[in-house]
Amino acid sequence: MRSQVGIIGAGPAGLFLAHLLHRAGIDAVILEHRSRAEVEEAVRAGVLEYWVVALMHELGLGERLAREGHFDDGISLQWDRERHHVDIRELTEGKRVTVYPQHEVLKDLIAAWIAQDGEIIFSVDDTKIRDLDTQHPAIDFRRDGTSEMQTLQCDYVVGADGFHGPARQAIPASHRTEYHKVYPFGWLGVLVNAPRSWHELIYANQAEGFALLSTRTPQLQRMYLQCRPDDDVAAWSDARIWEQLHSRLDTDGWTLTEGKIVQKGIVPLRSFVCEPMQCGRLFLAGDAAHIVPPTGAKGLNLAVADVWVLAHALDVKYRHNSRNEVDRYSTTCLRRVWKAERFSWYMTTMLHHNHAETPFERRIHRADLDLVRTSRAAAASLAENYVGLPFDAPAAGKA
Ligand code: RFL
Ligand code: PHB
Repeated sequence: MRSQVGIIGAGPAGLFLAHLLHRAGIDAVILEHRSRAEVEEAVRAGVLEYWVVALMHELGLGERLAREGHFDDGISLQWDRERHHVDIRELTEGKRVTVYPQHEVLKDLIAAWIAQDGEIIFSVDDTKIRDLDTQHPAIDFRRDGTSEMQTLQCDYVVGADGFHGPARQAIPASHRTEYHKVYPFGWLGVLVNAPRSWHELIYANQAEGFALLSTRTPQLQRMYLQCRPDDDVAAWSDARIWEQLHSRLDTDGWTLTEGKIVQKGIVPLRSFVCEPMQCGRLFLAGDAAHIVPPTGAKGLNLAVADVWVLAHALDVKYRHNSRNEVDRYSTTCLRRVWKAERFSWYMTTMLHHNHAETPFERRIHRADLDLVRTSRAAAASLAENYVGLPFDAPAAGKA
């Protein structure tokens, strides 16, 4: 098999890249370890930045999103049992927060890719990247249920294979630097059959810990509770979950609407960046290169930002035979990545209860929250980061 670009992973990074390359007339093949059903059912992110929504429309993929997405004017921040509306739309000249679940985005992207005869192979195993330092890199893989290895020959390999995928390890350890931060808490996420309790997302910081109220559909709500990173879902009975959700989210005169809990899961919170995001003819994109704690709702959006830069760079390479943009890929992406890392760290430390922090640090976070309530500049900064920072043109002459 041969294609100009070989993509490992059919998450947001891999699928958006395939569509962007197709639009530029560049062919790509996607290799995905999971089955189509597994990819389309995994419950993950919820919030899309304004430009990701615009991009889906540009790619002709926005029809269901326009019908089924939730377009909120802002978010609520809550502490000391008081709720404060951050009017993102007003603070960002009309940009809005869109809640449209990641797996619905993936369903739309996969259906459109297959409808246009795009090549995607699900359930592959034993993916191995080789010959990265040559003009002809290749990906070896095995199709589901077969013992025979196959090879995808390509000009460029893209590791869009998530945090646990093999692509990052294909960059020799001596060529990369990894930055890690592990937080002393995780999130227990639940899906609840219930109507929406509040018209926008609520991020709450209470003495018992953080809680987030989000949504999926008019009848299905997504809620998160701060828990221990090594917590066991079995320790969270439905009764305990409701008791904690009420205690962290209810205010005087307002109570959360309960319903049947239909799914529970725990994720640890971490920040991670791998520098550089490229080596020879391999490019890392999305979670393969960086992780943010979900408090800033940035992970999916950052994955799409990477491949937007990469698709443009490859377009310039194929169209004008200029390597400038391709060579700058990592530098260009990392500027946005570190700003998203900063914002996600800020939201996480401000909104969680951290036993390891001193009373001084807790008061600083409280001041940070109060600043958003009382200073338009602070609220505008939060709003701009949340809804999506503008794209930054690479500084001329800098590699
Ligand atoms: P993904 O989605 O992990 O996709 C990688 C794909 O690669 C496949 N793969 C392989 N394929 C072939 N061969 C191999 N050897 C392979 N190894 C792995 C995997 O099966 C998978 O299909 O990475 P990508 O594309 O970089 O996308 C990243 C996003 O999924 C992630 O950042 C977000 O989900 C993070 N996130 C959020 N991001 C937001 O922008 N807004 C949010 O509101 C938001 N909320 C969240 C989140 C992540 C969460 N969890 C579960 C960590 C909420 C949560 C709870
Ligand atoms: C979600 O709906 O899953 C969600 C929303 C906002 C976040 C994280 C997750 O910050």
